[in-house]
Amino acid sequence: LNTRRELWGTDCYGYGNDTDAVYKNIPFYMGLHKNVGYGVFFDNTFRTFFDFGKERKNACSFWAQGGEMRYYFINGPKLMDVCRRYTFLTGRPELPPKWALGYHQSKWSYYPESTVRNLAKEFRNRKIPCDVIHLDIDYMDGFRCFTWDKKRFPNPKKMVSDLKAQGFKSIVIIDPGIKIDKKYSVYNEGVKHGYFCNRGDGPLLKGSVWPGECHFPDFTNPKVRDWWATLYKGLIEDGIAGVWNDMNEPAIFEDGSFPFDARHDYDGHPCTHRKVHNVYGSLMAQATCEGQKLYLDNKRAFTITRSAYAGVQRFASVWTGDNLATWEHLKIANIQCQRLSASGISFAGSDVGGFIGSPNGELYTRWIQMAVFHPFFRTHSSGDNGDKEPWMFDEKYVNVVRTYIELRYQLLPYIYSTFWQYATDGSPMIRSLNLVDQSDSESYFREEEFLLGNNILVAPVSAEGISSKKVYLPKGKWYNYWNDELIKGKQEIEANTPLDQMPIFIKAGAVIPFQP
Ligand code: MIG
Repeated sequence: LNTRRELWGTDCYGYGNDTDAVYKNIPFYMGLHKNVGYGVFFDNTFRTFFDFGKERKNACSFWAQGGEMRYYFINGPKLMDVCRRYTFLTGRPELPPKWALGYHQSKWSYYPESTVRNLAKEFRNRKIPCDVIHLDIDYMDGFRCFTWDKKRFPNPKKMVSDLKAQGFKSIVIIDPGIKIDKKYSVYNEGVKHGYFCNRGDGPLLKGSVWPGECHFPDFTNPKVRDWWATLYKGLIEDGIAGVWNDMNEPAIFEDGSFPFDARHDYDGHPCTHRKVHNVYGSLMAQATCEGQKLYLDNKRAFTITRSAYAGVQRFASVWTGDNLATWEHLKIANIQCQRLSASGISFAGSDVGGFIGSPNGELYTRWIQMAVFHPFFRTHSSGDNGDKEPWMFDEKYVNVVRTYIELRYQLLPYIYSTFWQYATDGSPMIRSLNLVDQSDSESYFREEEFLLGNNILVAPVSAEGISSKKVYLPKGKWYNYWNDELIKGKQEIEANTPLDQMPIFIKAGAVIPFQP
């Protein structure tokens, strides 16, 4: 209440609780009126505002800087049904490859090849489960998308296949900016066929990002999406199993983003950047997803994107961008993943431990514990303050981290089934308590507890050095995972939180499949 929110995709490095706008643009909200749950989806890609009691007390309003006043009112009356119908409208995901639900390790950046090989070896030597290694921008030749730096990675195909033999999938990052370089084939093709965005006054739009001066594909043009898809051929032939799309707000260093009057095709309905900005990232992710499918030989694609518009769940998972290694940000990540999940995007996660700065062992351990229950589970860091692999902390932390990553794998059948349910009927995987029992007014004010699927409730530990924490259990009966105590719901209890215990509760009567 008393807030106004703006949707205008922004590269909000080091954002905080009050940052507005952020990376993603999902013009959807839910409400309760006399216990009847409803949702409003504002189907408009222009810069959009939602005002909840800020402009006028007791009034909610929303508007955009262009386009039609086209919105969908979804009558629950159950909030869970609002979520499901919202995805009926905007789309549901395909099942991801199972490995994508495992643990991912990332850093900006792991290079050269020997560093990547050592990383893989360390995971296996230390018996910490891990399925995926992410390569950030430094694998590329001068940040040219779809190339490899041959000094750092002389034989990528061999490296990727050796990693595969050890049970690792490799993911690479791809940004939208294409380096202006007459010796670079992607640049030449793009210019020749008119695939890049133009400025309002005619010439090709230029902007500086990592490679220096770049042009930017117009992903609103179906021909450009088809072309972009084919660019993944080489990487997939090198054995790459998934793609990470970054900087697609779109972000430009000096000006923030494209000028408002930049030109776009918009599927044959030419328009300016005002109409495209918020959907640019989703369309890039769509082309990226389709590209993998062209060459993956019927294997499932995996894409992760930073910017997104409503419906992105059909093509990609998301992460919450450049957060901080603080306790505050552990809480923010918790809330973000709940809200994304209610907004059609269950396949979400945060940079575990925080992207900017260095967590201490306790913060990292607590963050891992929470992220075990987030569908996308990846440690990532800016690398500015040293490394952030699970073994960078004292042994007592490493042991707890290992146990929790193991728990993630034990729970995979449950998590995968929960994903199947999401893919099938749009049920959010992560559920705030108000989705579980909207008639319980206590649930409106609880932000930390959440359910993963139907039967597991967790309460992430979000403060340092605490030995217990208050947890609210919704209606029904719950088993304390740690001591099998049966507890009646609709009450607040005190749960113990020694370092190796995050409060976990299992709904009475549930069957939870475990695997080794
Ligand atoms: O300007 O690729 O959010 O995850 O490591 C920074 C480098 C660009 C921002 C992403 C982050 C990634 C970083 N990128």
